[in-house]
Amino acid sequence: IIVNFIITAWGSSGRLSPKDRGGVEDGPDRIRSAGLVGRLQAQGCGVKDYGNLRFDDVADDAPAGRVMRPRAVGSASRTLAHAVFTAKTDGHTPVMLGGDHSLAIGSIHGHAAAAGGALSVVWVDAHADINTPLTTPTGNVHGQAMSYLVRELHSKIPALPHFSWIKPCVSAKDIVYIGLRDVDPEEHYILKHLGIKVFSMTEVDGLGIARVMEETCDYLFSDAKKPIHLSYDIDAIDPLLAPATGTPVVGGLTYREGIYITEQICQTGLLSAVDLVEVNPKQGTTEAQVLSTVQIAVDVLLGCFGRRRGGNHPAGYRLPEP
Ligand code: 6HN
Ligand code: MN
Ligand code: MN
Ligand code: MN
Repeated sequence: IIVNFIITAWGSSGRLSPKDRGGVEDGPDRIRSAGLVGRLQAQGCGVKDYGNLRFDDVADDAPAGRVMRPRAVGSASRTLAHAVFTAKTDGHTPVMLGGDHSLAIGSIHGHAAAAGGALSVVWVDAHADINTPLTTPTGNVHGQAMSYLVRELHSKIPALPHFSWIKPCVSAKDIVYIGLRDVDPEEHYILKHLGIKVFSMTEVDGLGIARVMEETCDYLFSDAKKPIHLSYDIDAIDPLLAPATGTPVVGGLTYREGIYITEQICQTGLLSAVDLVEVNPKQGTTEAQVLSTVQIAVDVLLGCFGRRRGGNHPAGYRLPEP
């Protein structure tokens, strides 16, 4: 099941400041054009493409404090949360194609509502995206998504227009970050203060990706086995390989590390929803750069749904008789 969701935390409509970067809304259709649906079907997955969600334009969406476009992001997130809730209650594993990482607010909220009990969140990203509306250095909601969802931060979140429906639904102990290398000081304080499990690029370098994934699974399974929400920001991958993204940071995951994460998460049998975000075709300087980024996004999703680099075959396969 593909629930495709498109939202930009900064404007594709209205006046754009020099810092605004549109283009991330074109990510999902490029990922489709690269054959995502057919390739998932070829590896045995039943797939339904829900198409792109459409959101109402919000006129007069003035910043709320530092937070930009709160009404548009708040109401679009609500629409997405409903779509994810429906897909989950119908028994599917939704894939949310972004769009930027503010998408995780609606997708995790809807997933948690449908799951009833607790969720685990595995957040693969160069960034922690856990600034509160009061610590954000940019005002971009994609850098704040987690802060609205974590129970332990609830008292630090001011009221924002169109955000009042959002109830925190994830506990700090149920989150694992992988790939971090650009964390704001205030975010670092939050991660330390709440004791959130982080495998930054330092741990990936020190332990190797195999140990990181072993420890991730041990950590998540130390109490009850909960459904996993994988939120995968393409900027976790090194920008030499995946340059078509809005906030590239040097020194990222290799292709092999990025795919290994998905193979191991798939192996748990607990993967329950996936976000694939921040593919921005307009940020590639050449078509080759865009294609490389898009192809990695597709491979990440194939890995989530059973593709193994050592090969696969259908369960009922029999050799042809001579
Ligand atoms: N992303 N920490 C910065 C901010 O604006 O809060 C960067 C966030 C990047 C977010 O890539 O999803
Ligand atoms: Mn973004
Ligand atoms: Mn992100
Ligand atoms: Mn990021």
